[in-house]
Amino acid sequence: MEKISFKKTYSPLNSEEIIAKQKAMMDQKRFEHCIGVSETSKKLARLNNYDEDKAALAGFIHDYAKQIPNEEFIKVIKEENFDPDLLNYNRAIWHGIVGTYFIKRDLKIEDEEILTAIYRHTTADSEMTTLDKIVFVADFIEPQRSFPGVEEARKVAFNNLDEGVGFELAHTLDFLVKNRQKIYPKTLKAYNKWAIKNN
Ligand code: DGI
Ligand code: FE
Ligand code: FE
Repeated sequence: MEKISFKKTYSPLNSEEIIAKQKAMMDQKRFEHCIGVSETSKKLARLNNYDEDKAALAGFIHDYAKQIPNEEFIKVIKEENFDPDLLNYNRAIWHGIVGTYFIKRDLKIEDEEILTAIYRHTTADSEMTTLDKIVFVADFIEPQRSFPGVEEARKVAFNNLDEGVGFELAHTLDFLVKNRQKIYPKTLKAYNKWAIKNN
């Protein structure tokens, strides 16, 4: 694993400070996942003519809030004017959307492009920027992911980022339906936008 650092942090905090704060928020396994997503985001950025250093930072912090307790998410949803419908979902949905609040608060990152990519990293959306797509897909295919189909997902995504998004959404919808989980409306909209063939 490469030693991680960022030239630009989009924050008054420097690279070491961002990394230390993030490390304190999660266990070692989750931290290593974040490094994997960072490296894969960088690779996807290079392939898609996007700023590699910015993608590496967004990928690294995407799960900053992953291990925050439910009560804290609920408090922030209620007090910080998040859509109350979020309360009908769970932490799988909250950690990205509400995670943007904790990233602004703790890491002092205000860059809208980075925050939007974190916001959309679990659910995706019908509108997605290049950075949104990079982080969404990198999360799914980073080197430590090992589900059946991950090799195909990597092949598709490294060949064409939009198709990588579509492949991932089809896989996620399939998983959610098989497990009789509620589909977040934006995930369904994203599926209709990115996963449909011959549209
Ligand atoms: O945070 P990670 O585990 O690295 O990955 P992630 O942020 O993509 O979260 C994946 C989880 O989110 C997985 O358990 C499926 C769940 N998820 C994604 N879309 C939806 C969803 N859960 C529900 N209930 N509804 C969705 O639309
Ligand atoms: Fe996540
Ligand atoms: Fe993740």
